Amino acid sequence: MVNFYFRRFTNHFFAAAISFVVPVLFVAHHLSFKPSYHNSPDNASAIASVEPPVSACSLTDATVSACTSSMTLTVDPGYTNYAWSNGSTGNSITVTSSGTYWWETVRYDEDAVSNGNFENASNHYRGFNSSYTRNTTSLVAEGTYAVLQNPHSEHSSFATFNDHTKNDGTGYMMVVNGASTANVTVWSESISVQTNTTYVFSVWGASVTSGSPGILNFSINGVQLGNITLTSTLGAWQNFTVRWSSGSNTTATIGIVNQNTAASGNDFALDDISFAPVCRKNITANLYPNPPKPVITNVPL
Ligand SMILES: [Ca+2]
Ligand SMILES: [Ca+2]
Repeated sequence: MVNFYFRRFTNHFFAAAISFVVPVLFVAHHLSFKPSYHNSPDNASAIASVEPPVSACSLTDATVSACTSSMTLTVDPGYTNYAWSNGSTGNSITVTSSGTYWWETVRYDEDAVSNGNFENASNHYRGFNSSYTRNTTSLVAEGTYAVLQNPHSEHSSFATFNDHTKNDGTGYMMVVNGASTANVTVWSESISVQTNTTYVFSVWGASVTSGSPGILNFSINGVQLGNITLTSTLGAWQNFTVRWSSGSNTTATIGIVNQNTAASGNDFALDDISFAPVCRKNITANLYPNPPKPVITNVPL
């Protein structure tokens, strides 16, 4: 009888040991996850520099199991731009119950906008369309634009400030004297997109005059994404970010219009327009806080 219980104990012990060790080894092997995001679009170059380009959403889902009451999940190595399902932007999260958790990253290294930062060395006007009138010598007239390093350089009433990309006086931005008619396309670009993929559209804007700030409106394929009303603070770059899912679309035509039609004031700059796919990694965590314990019964010999 003692032998029977000893064997039963031994079997339970090894079963418990295996169910603990195997998942721990599995976790050790697979749980090297290091994903508002940890960093902003400003860090796109940092991402590109630490990992080779891969196709969108190449992350593989994972399942981790362990005999434990809490588990730490970490973002895959090499990612610097990420957010967790609970809103955390930390490198790891600690979970105390079984479930599916995820982190996601915006692949700014796969930004689909051509010349969205206006830094194309051979042609700062490359890639986008505008229904405004390009004027490379003067922005005094309403409804005109130019790509400049300093808004003041083409209009004596426009402020002097740096672009958003470089912020050192050498970068370029699109400078616009707002049109006095509604719904004129300031900036537009048609982009090839992958189906059933989520993208993040992001743009930065700033007032170049303090009067009657611009009201920027964004759309994709004619569907409204929202607005931002710029502040009157000169050169104060403001960000607009929105998610968009492609569904069956293979093209996204992004449009930016200014809903303010005031002639006086209503002048602004745009920079760092990006449209990047989102990649998500689901992690199914199985926590077994109460592994089976051997049952030892006091049986008289
Ligand atoms: Ca720029
Ligand atoms: Ca104006």
